[in-house]
Amino acid sequence: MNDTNNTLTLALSKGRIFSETLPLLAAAGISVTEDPERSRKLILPTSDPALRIIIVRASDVPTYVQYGAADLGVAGKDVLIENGTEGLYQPIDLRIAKCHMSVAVRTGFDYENAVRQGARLRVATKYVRMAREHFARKGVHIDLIKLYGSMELAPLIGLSDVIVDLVSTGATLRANNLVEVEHVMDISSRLVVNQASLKLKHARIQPLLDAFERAALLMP
Ligand code: PRT
Ligand code: MG
Repeated sequence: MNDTNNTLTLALSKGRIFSETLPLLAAAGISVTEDPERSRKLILPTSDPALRIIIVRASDVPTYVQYGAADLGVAGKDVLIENGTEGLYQPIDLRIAKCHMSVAVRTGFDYENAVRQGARLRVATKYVRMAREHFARKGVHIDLIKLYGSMELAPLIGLSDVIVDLVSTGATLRANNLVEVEHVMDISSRLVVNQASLKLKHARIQPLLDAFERAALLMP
């Protein structure tokens, strides 16, 4: 437990999750004056003296919440699927940071044909779990190549036949002459809560959950 008192710690990553969580906090009457893009602080106070924000890597959010170092966190469904959700209560789809997981190939690569022929596909991705499950469902044999970023480069340079990556506007795919050939699943961010915190700090957490839930319903 991060605290025996009533202070709550919320783990966020900077960038889209931070900026898209701000309106949800505002709906709960909470404002954040410090901007993590400018400040180097990793612990940010809020207008609520009993709520602080910690800034961590997007893929580290579940870990902080699992261990109770943070009581709550906001994480993409992609991150939750890849990291697992043991010890996490996942109460709300916040409907922010929306995108989808997709399979993409170099323009001109005949994906349908490769699949029909039963070819073994080389798949580059950061999302190995989702990629493995997707191709297993399709009955396609793959060689997985784990990358940590810039997946878009892999098919261009001959490292892989396909990539599995997140797409929001599609601009990155277009800029790199890639085309989406399959929509794997829709992705948005979830509020996750440490299960022990939920019990021990219920009176503090429940009003926040209610406010977030109401605000999330208003998201497009
Ligand atoms: O960047 P870093 O390595 O620190 O971590 P991260 O990439 O996990 O964090 P961040 O902040 O980039 O993403 C946090 C969460 O936002 C992800 O876990 C997703 O759930 C969600 N999200 C929403 C996205 C996107 N949209 C998105 N477009 N995450 C990543 N992207 C990337 C995508 O990987 C691709 O490289 O943006 C590029 C494509 O964008 P478009 O608009 O050109 O299609
Ligand atoms: Mg990123």
